[in-house]
Amino acid sequence: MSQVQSVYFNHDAGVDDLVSLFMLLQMDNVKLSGVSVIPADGYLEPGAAASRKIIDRFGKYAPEVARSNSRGKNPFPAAWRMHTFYVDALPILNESGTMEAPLAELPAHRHMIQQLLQTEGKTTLLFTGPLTDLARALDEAPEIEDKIEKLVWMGGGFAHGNVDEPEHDGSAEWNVFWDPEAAHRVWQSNIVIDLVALESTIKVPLDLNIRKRWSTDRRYEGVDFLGNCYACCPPLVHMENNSTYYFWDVLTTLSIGRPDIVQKKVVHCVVIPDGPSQGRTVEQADGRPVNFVYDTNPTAFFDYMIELAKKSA
Ligand code: AGV
Ligand code: CA
Repeated sequence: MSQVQSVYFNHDAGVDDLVSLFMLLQMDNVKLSGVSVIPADGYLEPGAAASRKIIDRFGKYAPEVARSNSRGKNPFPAAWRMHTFYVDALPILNESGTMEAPLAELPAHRHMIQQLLQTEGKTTLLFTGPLTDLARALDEAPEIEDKIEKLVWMGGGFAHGNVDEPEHDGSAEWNVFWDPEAAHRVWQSNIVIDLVALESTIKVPLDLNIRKRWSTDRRYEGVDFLGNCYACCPPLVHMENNSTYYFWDVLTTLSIGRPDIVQKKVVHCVVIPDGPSQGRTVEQADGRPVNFVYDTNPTAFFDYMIELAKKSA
């Protein structure tokens, strides 16, 4: 049995962010020391509410939920951000009509500083949205670096990006693009970074096979919840387009519970902070080292996802 690790989770209220929270609450080898929500690829109030309801419904303990007051440089499309309202409204999360999980007073970056300093030993940071709150926390309290085991981040990509916006060349991944300066700031730190980039997430698209598996096992409340959450995202059928959904954040999250489902190698890289390639991650000999997660085993990933969802019953 692996040891229990303290994890602080900062997410941006997309479907796969909220499903990631559900997954973390089922892992025996993870203890969440806090959760925070940043309104990047989602909205703040329904994001915090959905997080608290997921904790109430599926958690055996109740980490505090903090709200971020950070703002990005390049906003996400509203059509994607609307997903937060959908998950928050799912009947399974609203049966009790109450929210018990505590809401933190502090804004996300200060809440994270407080939890890092208060938690015994080192904490793993899991970020499945932009790095704005971490960049601000490092500026305000550089001493937290010693309390961070590592940062596991869904961000970046060396072969290609996923931004399709005017005035951009398409080379960046969205979590970097939302706030390129924040990623650039974190790159200047000495924190160990596991970078779950598009090279691995592209191996785990939302497709009709996984939908079928969820439907087959929908008698498990947690598996039915997965199917319902992803019902607002179009599946990959013939070819990728700008709306195609991957299990970006869930892969990142499950790599904490089961490191064997991904493959990593050290690469040296930089983040481009501005201009038409802003948010692009580029391999460069004198760049900082990151553990680049470049591959995954999709079968092991999907099996583990369903195994965790079944545990919640
Ligand atoms: O770039 C991937 C990040 C992940 O953290 N997000 C979605 C995941 O939560 C942005 C994103 C890229 N393409 C998207 C995204 C799409 N088609 N729909 C919604 N969000
Ligand atoms: Ca996200």
